Amino acid sequence: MQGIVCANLKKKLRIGKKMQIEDLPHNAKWIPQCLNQQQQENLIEEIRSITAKAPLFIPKMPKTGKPMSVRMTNCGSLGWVTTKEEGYRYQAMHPETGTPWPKIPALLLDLWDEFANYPKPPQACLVNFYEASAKMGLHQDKDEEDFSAPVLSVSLGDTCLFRIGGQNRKDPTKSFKLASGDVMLLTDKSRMAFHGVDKIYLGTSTLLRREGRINLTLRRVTR
Ligand SMILES: O=C(O)CCC(=O)C(=O)O
Repeated sequence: MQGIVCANLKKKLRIGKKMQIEDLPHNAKWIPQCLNQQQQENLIEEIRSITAKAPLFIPKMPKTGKPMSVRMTNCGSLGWVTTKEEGYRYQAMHPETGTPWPKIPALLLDLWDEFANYPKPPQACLVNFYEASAKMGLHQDKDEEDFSAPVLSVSLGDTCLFRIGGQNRKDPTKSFKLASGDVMLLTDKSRMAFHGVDKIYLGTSTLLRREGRINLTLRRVTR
């Protein structure tokens, strides 16, 4: 574990405390309680206005068309979508409304500037909404052109059980709880680590109007 003070971020985001970065296998980083209550509430307001313009949709697995248990939308110049016919991909338009995705909130761009250590901004912010029984199976993020950019994600709402392994599906995994305000960074060897969400602990947060968890995942898509 490494204790650090993120000076730039502290200034921009008005963080008044010392942040801890927890080192995980393969150089993944976990920053518990990176965002304070006010920042989380502001972000939720922004997500509400994003979902008003770009409604949550039910993603479907390639080939089988089986619905995933999360509901999702995006913001940014590109959004991640999946359908039975065309599979996993990024596109500039919402699959149901046909309109461009809303902008990525400034707070998320500030987080990227602080932690990503990458010269270009993120293009996609996937918004996943997990209800009671929603999960996400172990997978790698590999629909992007450039794996040298990290994946940065923010947890909001109810706590989840997050699992991360190595670059092969059968590598050993480590499970831990991600709470509201936590930030995860998949970088270096962990960029291609298998990861997933096994469980949502309902009633562990009052941030959202109803039970559930939101995860915001920032990615650079093109080189
Ligand atoms: O919800 C999370 O914490 C992880 C989300 C994720 O792995 C993904 O969207 O690819």
